[in-house]
Amino acid sequence: RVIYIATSNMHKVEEIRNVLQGCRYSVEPIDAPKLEIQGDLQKVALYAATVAYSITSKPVIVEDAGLFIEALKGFPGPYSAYVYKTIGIEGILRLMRGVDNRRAHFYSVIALAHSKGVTLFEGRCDGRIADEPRGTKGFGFDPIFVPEGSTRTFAEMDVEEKNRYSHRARAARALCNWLKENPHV
Ligand code: ITT
Ligand code: NA
Repeated sequence: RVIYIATSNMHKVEEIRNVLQGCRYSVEPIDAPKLEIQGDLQKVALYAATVAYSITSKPVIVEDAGLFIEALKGFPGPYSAYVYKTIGIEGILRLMRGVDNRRAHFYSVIALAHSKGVTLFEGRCDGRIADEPRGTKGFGFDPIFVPEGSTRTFAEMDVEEKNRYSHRARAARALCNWLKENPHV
């Protein structure tokens, strides 16, 4: 079986594909981009999935994710993609200079649009902001995020290892379980 995904981010495809192969679904990117509105992760994913389904008429997912830094009151949160493109990793490390509380979490919302509506799956990964970037794998803020239970950043991990911790893999595993129980959507 196939699940379509609307995204501009091939790393997301790879990470979600790696989880869904465990429940024997393949993940295929579609040409239609993820159409973005402003709002919290749930609202963004729900809207984008609804638009994507109007194009595919087949089960399609959209994922919206963000990094929430405790000492920055949850910044960049829903603005993560924009903040990454503008101030980037260096900008975040500058804001965190001299800050002792390095606690942060990633959050992922996967919206699955199907014939009976839209279903949301969520995942969270707690961790810390590193003092300096490490690693070259992955994308976005991976070089400065160390998940709880590891000393390595996400950018020092291959996909399998990142998926043992990540927000996205947790949301994707919830999607997997749902698909097993709802195979005919
Ligand atoms: P889409 O086309 O799917 O929207 P995107 O990369 O723009 O791809 P988001 O809109 O969900 O994705 O933006 C989330 C941003 O948060 C992303 O650009 C990264 O900077 C950051 N982010 C989210 N998940 C991450 C992860 O697993 N590792 C590192 N950074 C992550
Ligand atoms: Na985006």
